[in-house]
Amino acid sequence: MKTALSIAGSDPTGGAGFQADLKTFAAFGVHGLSAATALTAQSTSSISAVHPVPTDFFAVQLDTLLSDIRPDALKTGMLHNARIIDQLILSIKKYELTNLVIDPVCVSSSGSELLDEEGFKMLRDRLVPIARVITPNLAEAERLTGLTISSESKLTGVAERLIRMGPDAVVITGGHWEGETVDFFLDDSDCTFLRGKKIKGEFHGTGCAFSAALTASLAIGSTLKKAVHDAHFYVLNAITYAFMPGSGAALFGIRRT
Ligand code: PXL
Repeated sequence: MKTALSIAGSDPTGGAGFQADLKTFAAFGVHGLSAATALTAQSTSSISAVHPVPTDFFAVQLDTLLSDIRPDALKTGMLHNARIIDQLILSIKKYELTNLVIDPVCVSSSGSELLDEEGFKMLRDRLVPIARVITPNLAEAERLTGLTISSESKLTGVAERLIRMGPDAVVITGGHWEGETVDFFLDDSDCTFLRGKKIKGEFHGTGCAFSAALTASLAIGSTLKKAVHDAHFYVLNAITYAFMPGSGAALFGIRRT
Protein backbone atom coordinates (compact mmCIF):
# COMPACT_ATOMS: atom_id res chain seq x y z
CA MET A 1 0.00 0.00 0.00
CA LYS A 2 1.26 3.49 -0.82
CA THR A 3 1.45 6.21 1.84
CA ALA A 4 0.86 9.97 1.79
CA LEU A 5 1.62 12.52 4.52
CA SER A 6 -0.55 15.50 5.45
CA ILE A 7 1.17 18.37 7.27
CA ALA A 8 -1.76 20.49 8.36
CA GLY A 9 -3.97 21.83 11.13
CA SER A 10 -6.79 20.01 12.90
CA ASP A 11 -10.39 20.81 11.97
CA PRO A 12 -12.73 19.09 14.45
CA THR A 13 -15.62 19.22 11.93
CA GLY A 14 -13.64 16.94 9.62
CA GLY A 15 -14.46 19.26 6.72
CA ALA A 16 -10.92 20.61 6.28
CA GLY A 17 -7.46 20.15 7.79
CA PHE A 18 -5.69 16.82 8.20
CA GLN A 19 -8.96 15.05 8.97
CA ALA A 20 -10.25 15.88 5.47
CA ASP A 21 -6.87 14.93 3.97
CA LEU A 22 -6.86 11.50 5.65
CA LYS A 23 -10.42 10.82 4.48
CA THR A 24 -9.41 11.77 0.94
CA PHE A 25 -6.27 9.60 0.98
CA ALA A 26 -8.44 6.66 2.11
CA ALA A 27 -10.83 7.24 -0.80
CA PHE A 28 -7.85 6.66 -3.13
CA GLY A 29 -6.73 3.51 -1.29
CA VAL A 30 -3.67 5.31 0.09
CA HIS A 31 -2.61 4.99 3.73
CA GLY A 32 -2.61 8.40 5.41
CA LEU A 33 0.09 9.78 7.70
CA SER A 34 -0.27 13.13 9.47
CA ALA A 35 1.78 15.68 11.38
CA ALA A 36 -0.23 18.41 13.12
CA THR A 37 0.81 22.07 12.87
CA ALA A 38 -2.02 23.56 14.96
CA LEU A 39 -5.28 22.74 16.68
CA THR A 40 -8.35 24.80 15.87
CA ALA A 41 -11.60 25.07 17.80
CA GLN A 42 -14.21 25.34 15.07
CA SER A 43 -17.75 24.63 13.92
CA THR A 44 -19.22 24.61 10.43
CA SER A 45 -19.70 28.42 10.83
CA SER A 46 -16.53 29.77 12.42
CA ILE A 47 -13.16 29.26 14.12
CA SER A 48 -13.18 30.41 17.75
CA ALA A 49 -9.53 29.66 18.67
CA VAL A 50 -6.23 28.46 17.19
CA HIS A 51 -3.49 26.74 19.21
CA PRO A 52 -0.21 26.25 17.31
CA VAL A 53 1.92 23.20 18.00
CA PRO A 54 5.25 24.19 19.65
CA THR A 55 8.01 24.10 17.00
CA ASP A 56 10.23 21.63 18.86
CA PHE A 57 7.31 19.23 19.24
CA PHE A 58 6.49 19.60 15.53
CA ALA A 59 10.12 18.68 14.76
CA VAL A 60 9.90 15.59 16.97
CA GLN A 61 6.66 14.52 15.25
CA LEU A 62 8.37 14.65 11.85
CA ASP A 63 11.62 13.02 12.95
CA THR A 64 9.89 10.17 14.76
CA LEU A 65 7.61 9.45 11.82
CA LEU A 66 10.03 10.01 8.94
CA SER A 67 12.89 8.01 10.44
CA ASP A 68 10.46 5.06 10.24
CA ILE A 69 8.26 5.63 7.16
CA ARG A 70 9.12 7.42 3.90
CA PRO A 71 5.86 8.75 2.37
CA ASP A 72 5.32 8.32 -1.38
CA ALA A 73 3.95 11.90 -1.52
CA LEU A 74 3.21 14.70 0.94
CA LYS A 75 1.08 17.83 1.10
CA THR A 76 0.95 20.91 3.26
CA GLY A 77 -2.17 22.75 4.40
CA MET A 78 -2.38 25.19 7.31
CA LEU A 79 1.23 25.86 8.41
CA HIS A 80 0.51 28.70 10.87
CA ASN A 81 3.97 30.30 11.15
CA ALA A 82 7.54 30.60 9.79
CA ARG A 83 9.13 28.42 12.49
CA ILE A 84 6.96 25.45 11.48
CA ILE A 85 7.87 26.00 7.80
CA ASP A 86 11.58 26.24 8.61
CA GLN A 87 11.43 22.88 10.44
CA LEU A 88 9.46 21.32 7.60
CA ILE A 89 12.06 22.39 5.02
CA LEU A 90 14.84 20.87 7.17
CA SER A 91 12.95 17.55 7.28
CA ILE A 92 12.17 17.57 3.55
CA LYS A 93 15.90 17.92 2.87
CA LYS A 94 17.08 15.49 5.57
CA TYR A 95 14.70 12.71 4.44
CA GLU A 96 14.96 13.60 0.72
CA LEU A 97 11.17 13.76 0.37
CA THR A 98 9.71 14.09 -3.12
CA ASN A 99 6.23 14.64 -4.58
CA LEU A 100 5.67 17.74 -2.44
CA VAL A 101 2.25 19.36 -2.96
CA ILE A 102 1.84 22.85 -1.48
CA ASP A 103 -1.67 24.12 -0.80
CA PRO A 104 -0.79 27.71 0.19
CA VAL A 105 -3.54 28.04 2.80
CA CYS A 106 -3.65 31.59 4.21
CA VAL A 107 -7.20 32.26 5.43
CA SER A 108 -10.15 29.94 6.24
CA SER A 109 -13.38 30.22 4.27
CA SER A 110 -14.90 31.75 7.44
CA GLY A 111 -12.20 34.48 7.42
CA SER A 112 -9.69 33.39 10.12
CA GLU A 113 -5.96 33.81 9.51
CA LEU A 114 -4.28 30.38 9.20
CA LEU A 115 -0.76 31.61 8.31
CA ASP A 116 0.90 34.73 9.73
CA GLU A 117 2.71 37.34 7.58
CA GLU A 118 6.24 36.07 8.24
CA GLY A 119 5.03 32.53 7.53
CA PHE A 120 3.51 33.66 4.24
CA LYS A 121 6.83 35.15 3.10
CA MET A 122 8.71 31.97 4.06
CA LEU A 123 6.14 29.83 2.22
CA ARG A 124 6.44 32.01 -0.89
CA ASP A 125 10.23 32.34 -0.89
CA ARG A 126 11.43 28.95 0.41
CA LEU A 127 8.67 26.33 0.20
CA VAL A 128 7.00 27.15 -3.14
CA PRO A 129 10.37 26.87 -5.01
CA ILE A 130 10.86 23.22 -3.93
CA ALA A 131 7.30 22.02 -4.67
CA ARG A 132 6.35 19.51 -7.36
CA VAL A 133 3.05 21.34 -7.63
CA ILE A 134 1.27 24.22 -5.87
CA THR A 135 -2.53 24.51 -5.70
CA PRO A 136 -3.52 28.10 -4.87
CA ASN A 137 -7.13 29.25 -5.15
CA LEU A 138 -7.76 32.61 -6.85
CA ALA A 139 -7.11 34.72 -3.73
CA GLU A 140 -3.92 32.82 -2.86
CA ALA A 141 -2.61 33.06 -6.45
CA GLU A 142 -3.25 36.83 -6.36
CA ARG A 143 -1.46 37.23 -3.02
CA LEU A 144 1.54 35.14 -4.12
CA THR A 145 2.03 37.13 -7.34
CA GLY A 146 0.61 40.55 -6.51
CA LEU A 147 -1.47 40.26 -9.71
CA THR A 148 -5.27 40.44 -10.04
CA ILE A 149 -7.35 37.71 -11.71
CA SER A 150 -10.26 39.77 -13.01
CA SER A 151 -11.24 37.26 -15.71
CA GLU A 152 -10.44 33.79 -17.00
CA SER A 153 -8.05 35.25 -19.56
CA LYS A 154 -5.72 36.34 -16.74
CA LEU A 155 -5.14 32.77 -15.48
CA THR A 156 -2.32 31.94 -17.91
CA GLY A 157 -0.20 34.99 -17.05
CA VAL A 158 -0.63 34.49 -13.31
CA ALA A 159 0.20 30.75 -13.56
CA GLU A 160 3.31 31.58 -15.63
CA ARG A 161 4.43 34.03 -12.95
CA LEU A 162 3.88 31.32 -10.28
CA ILE A 163 5.93 28.79 -12.30
CA ARG A 164 8.79 31.31 -12.39
CA MET A 165 8.81 31.16 -8.58
CA GLY A 166 10.15 27.61 -8.85
CA PRO A 167 7.54 24.81 -8.62
CA ASP A 168 7.37 22.22 -11.43
CA ALA A 169 3.66 22.87 -11.92
CA VAL A 170 0.75 25.04 -10.81
CA VAL A 171 -2.99 24.43 -10.51
CA ILE A 172 -5.09 27.53 -9.84
CA THR A 173 -8.27 26.07 -8.35
CA GLY A 174 -11.84 27.22 -8.01
CA GLY A 175 -12.09 29.90 -10.69
CA HIS A 176 -15.74 30.76 -11.27
CA TRP A 177 -17.11 32.73 -14.21
CA GLU A 178 -20.49 32.63 -15.98
CA GLY A 179 -21.93 29.60 -14.15
CA GLU A 180 -18.77 27.54 -14.67
CA THR A 181 -15.95 26.56 -12.35
CA VAL A 182 -12.44 26.31 -13.74
CA ASP A 183 -9.29 24.61 -12.43
CA PHE A 184 -6.29 25.68 -14.51
CA PHE A 185 -3.18 23.49 -14.80
CA LEU A 186 0.18 24.67 -16.15
CA ASP A 187 3.61 23.03 -16.33
CA ASP A 188 6.49 23.36 -18.79
CA SER A 189 4.87 21.10 -21.40
CA ASP A 190 1.14 21.41 -20.87
CA CYS A 191 -1.73 23.75 -20.09
CA THR A 192 -5.26 22.49 -19.32
CA PHE A 193 -8.56 24.09 -18.34
CA LEU A 194 -10.75 21.67 -16.32
CA ARG A 195 -14.32 22.91 -16.36
CA GLY A 196 -17.43 22.04 -14.38
CA LYS A 197 -20.93 23.41 -13.89
CA LYS A 198 -21.01 25.67 -10.81
CA ILE A 199 -22.97 23.97 -8.01
CA LYS A 200 -24.78 26.44 -5.69
CA GLY A 201 -23.89 26.45 -2.00
CA GLU A 202 -21.15 27.18 0.48
CA PHE A 203 -18.70 24.28 0.83
CA HIS A 204 -16.00 23.94 3.46
CA GLY A 205 -12.64 22.35 2.66
CA THR A 206 -12.67 22.25 -1.15
CA GLY A 207 -9.00 23.32 -1.29
CA CYS A 208 -7.91 20.65 1.22
CA ALA A 209 -9.82 17.94 -0.67
CA PHE A 210 -8.36 19.02 -4.03
CA SER A 211 -4.74 19.06 -2.87
CA ALA A 212 -5.14 15.82 -0.87
CA ALA A 213 -6.64 14.00 -3.86
CA LEU A 214 -3.81 15.26 -6.06
CA THR A 215 -1.26 14.06 -3.47
CA ALA A 216 -2.90 10.61 -3.16
CA SER A 217 -2.93 10.19 -6.92
CA LEU A 218 0.78 11.12 -7.13
CA ALA A 219 1.48 8.63 -4.30
CA ILE A 220 0.02 5.79 -6.39
CA GLY A 221 2.22 6.76 -9.33
CA SER A 222 -0.04 8.90 -11.54
CA THR A 223 1.45 11.47 -13.86
CA LEU A 224 0.93 15.05 -12.75
CA LYS A 225 -1.72 15.58 -15.43
CA LYS A 226 -3.67 12.45 -14.42
CA ALA A 227 -3.40 13.47 -10.73
CA VAL A 228 -4.89 16.90 -11.50
CA HIS A 229 -7.80 15.26 -13.38
CA ASP A 230 -8.36 12.86 -10.46
CA ALA A 231 -8.41 15.78 -8.00
CA HIS A 232 -10.86 17.79 -10.14
CA PHE A 233 -13.31 14.88 -10.35
CA TYR A 234 -12.88 13.93 -6.69
CA VAL A 235 -13.95 17.45 -5.63
CA LEU A 236 -16.85 17.47 -8.10
CA ASN A 237 -18.09 14.19 -6.64
CA ALA A 238 -17.52 15.35 -3.05
CA ILE A 239 -19.59 18.51 -3.68
CA THR A 240 -22.34 16.47 -5.36
CA TYR A 241 -22.61 14.30 -2.21
CA ALA A 242 -22.13 17.21 0.24
CA PHE A 243 -24.30 17.31 3.37
CA MET A 244 -24.99 19.74 6.22
CA PRO A 245 -24.46 18.23 9.68
CA GLY A 246 -24.43 21.71 11.31
CA SER A 247 -25.91 25.14 10.67
CA GLY A 248 -22.98 26.57 8.65
CA ALA A 249 -21.17 25.39 5.53
CA ALA A 250 -21.79 22.03 3.88
CA LEU A 251 -19.15 19.33 4.31
CA PHE A 252 -17.98 16.86 1.70
CA GLY A 253 -19.69 13.54 1.31
CA ILE A 254 -18.18 10.35 -0.02
CA ARG A 255 -20.28 8.16 -2.26
CA ARG A 256 -20.68 4.79 -0.56
CA THR A 257 -19.35 1.92 -2.63
O1 PXL B 1 -9.73 25.22 4.26
C1 PXL B 1 -8.62 25.69 4.84
C2 PXL B 1 -8.33 25.08 6.19
C3 PXL B 1 -7.21 24.32 6.34
N1 PXL B 1 -6.86 23.76 7.53
C4 PXL B 1 -7.61 23.93 8.61
C5 PXL B 1 -8.77 24.66 8.54
C6 PXL B 1 -9.14 25.28 7.29
C7 PXL B 1 -10.35 26.05 7.21
O2 PXL B 1 -11.11 26.21 8.12
O3 PXL B 1 -9.49 24.80 9.62
C8 PXL B 1 -7.20 23.29 9.90
